Amino acid sequence: MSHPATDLPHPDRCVIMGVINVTPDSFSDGGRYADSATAIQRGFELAKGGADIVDIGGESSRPGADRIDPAEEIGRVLPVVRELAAAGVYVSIDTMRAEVAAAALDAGARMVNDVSGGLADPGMIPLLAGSGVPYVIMHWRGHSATMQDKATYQDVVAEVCDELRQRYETAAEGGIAPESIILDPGLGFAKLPAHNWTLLANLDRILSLGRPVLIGASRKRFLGEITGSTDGGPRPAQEREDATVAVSAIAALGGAWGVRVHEVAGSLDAVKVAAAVRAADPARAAAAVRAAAAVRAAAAVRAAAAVRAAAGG
Ligand code: PMM
Repeated sequence: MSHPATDLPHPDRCVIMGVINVTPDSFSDGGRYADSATAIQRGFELAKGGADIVDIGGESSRPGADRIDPAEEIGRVLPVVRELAAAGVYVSIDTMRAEVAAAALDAGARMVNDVSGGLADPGMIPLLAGSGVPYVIMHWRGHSATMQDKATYQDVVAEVCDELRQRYETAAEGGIAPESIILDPGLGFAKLPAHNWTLLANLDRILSLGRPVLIGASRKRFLGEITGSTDGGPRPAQEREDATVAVSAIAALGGAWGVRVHEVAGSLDAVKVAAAVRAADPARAAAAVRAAAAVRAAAAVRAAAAVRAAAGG
């Protein structure tokens, strides 16, 4: 099967995906962008600040959250997707529902970020099959209400890699072009803090699955726990920005394709610093040149095959 070329941002540094939760109850920006006008304004701010992608979600995925109606999810995200996409912002839709993804793609979204990696809705993979739309497959073990009961692992890195590989193969067998797929270990989703740290420490093993890797650590509780507050409890979500920037630097230095963050400025500086360090490493620079040449060669082969197929040969 031939696929349209994948429309994936590839700046010469780690990609910044800026987050907007158009929800009243997300842990990270709890209700700040619940109405469309404020969310749209925030989207422009993120893009102007340097976000390569703006990720828009209408359903909270915080631990313990209940699900909402698909119609309500669509009503929350659609005006925001439409307005930002029309203005040329690269929009990703954060949803595990095919119905919501379809509406958002119609309204101009260019990427689907599915925290369930295709597990929550059997319609998602058929929707995207053959489309060339970039698809983020996150590691997931169940809905928010119960996910923390599933945070049990013998070897978290091996199990997350294995489960991601299975999701990736299912998506590819379902007709999604492998080059459209981005993998994400799903920090905080069915993970205890130690699991998140172990996954970050073993980014190279996730990268060895052979696809771009997205890391979403921004403002998550494990960052609040490691930094702590003066009263001895975890630091509140709004005060986890410095720790988030530190993870962005570490992820980018380790070769992550992208980081998903609520604030752009600090993480953008962090990934630029990481890119400079990576570029100054001659072995890594040579590997990057080889990888870029391989990508160009693969694209040329695919283009030639598409021309042959169109010519009926
Ligand atoms: N985390 C959240 C929501 N969507 N998507 C991806 N790909 N990776 C993540 O880690 C991720 C996500 C939860 O955080 P939020 O409530 O701040 O958006």
